[in-house]
Amino acid sequence: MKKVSFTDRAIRRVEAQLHTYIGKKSPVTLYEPARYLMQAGGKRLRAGLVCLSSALVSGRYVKAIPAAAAVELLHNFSLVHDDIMDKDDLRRGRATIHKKWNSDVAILSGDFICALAYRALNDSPEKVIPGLLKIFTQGYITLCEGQALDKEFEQRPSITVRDYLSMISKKTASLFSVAMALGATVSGASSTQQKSLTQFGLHCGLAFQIQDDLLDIVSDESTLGKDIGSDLRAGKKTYVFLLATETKRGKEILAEFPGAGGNYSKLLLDFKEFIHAEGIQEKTEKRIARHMLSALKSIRKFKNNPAKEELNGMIHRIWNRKH
Ligand code: GRG
Repeated sequence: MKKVSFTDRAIRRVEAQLHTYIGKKSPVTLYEPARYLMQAGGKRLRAGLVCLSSALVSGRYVKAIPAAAAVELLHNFSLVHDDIMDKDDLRRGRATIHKKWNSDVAILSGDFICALAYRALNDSPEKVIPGLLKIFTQGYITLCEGQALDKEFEQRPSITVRDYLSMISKKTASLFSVAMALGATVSGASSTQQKSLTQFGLHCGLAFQIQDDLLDIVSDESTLGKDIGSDLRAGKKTYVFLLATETKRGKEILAEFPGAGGNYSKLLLDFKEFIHAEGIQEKTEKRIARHMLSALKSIRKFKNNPAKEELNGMIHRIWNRKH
């Protein structure tokens, strides 16, 4: 019989907690879209990180379950609004909420999921709520800043790798850091421990986003469960995009994307071949590896326990992910 991991057990409890928030039936146009997305099979990475961070510090994660649910809700809310903003049709292999229902339903259910996130946070042990609120709210602000920069960059011609890294550290890595910091806070971590765990989240999140950008090009729609090549069509300044624009051929292919229409699949194939041949894919993979290793390094000093083993395992799982 397969051994149930520490993380799997924690996630089961998070799922039960989430159900208490979204299980209600009416109003149908509020609860149904929320359930539709939340039960569509997200990886629950951020919730897992909250629990593992808590368990790394104290050996326990039960008190961190509401905070884990809160982070997962905030993440899901951001996906609903991001899909509206990017006009994406697919999420987790299903039609996005605005596609299946409409934008009004998607905006409101997104707001609702965000409100539930605060409700979940508030279900944490009373003593730690002020500390959690501070981290969570700052993380939410940072997330919005990252998203705003991402949209601004679509229109700006000259973005540097440094700009890009700063943007993704806000848009994506901040929530990974928040997850780690919340788990640490619930378990009463020292400030040194907090710092190491936040660093873990930052590097894991940076690697995750750079990898997400790469998967948008090299994966396929059925594996990824979302629109493929959508970053290139939207003119998003991803890591791969920025490296490609350093070459003449790369610039030429990328310039064709916005108006490609029906030829867009062929163009994506050309671009895929190009980044492989030019070593851009390899360079991107090296950057991902660098951040993954930095994440691992930041928790080296914690004493060995099952949570540490599973955090190491999680880094490798994310590293090898296909979606
Ligand atoms: C709109 C007011 C307002 C605030 C939200 C929309 C937004 C600000 C931020 C969006 C940030 C965003 C969507 C970042 C992308 C992060 C990312 C790569 C998500 C995919 O995460 P996975 O693969 O998803 O963990 P699953 O489906 O597994 O949960």
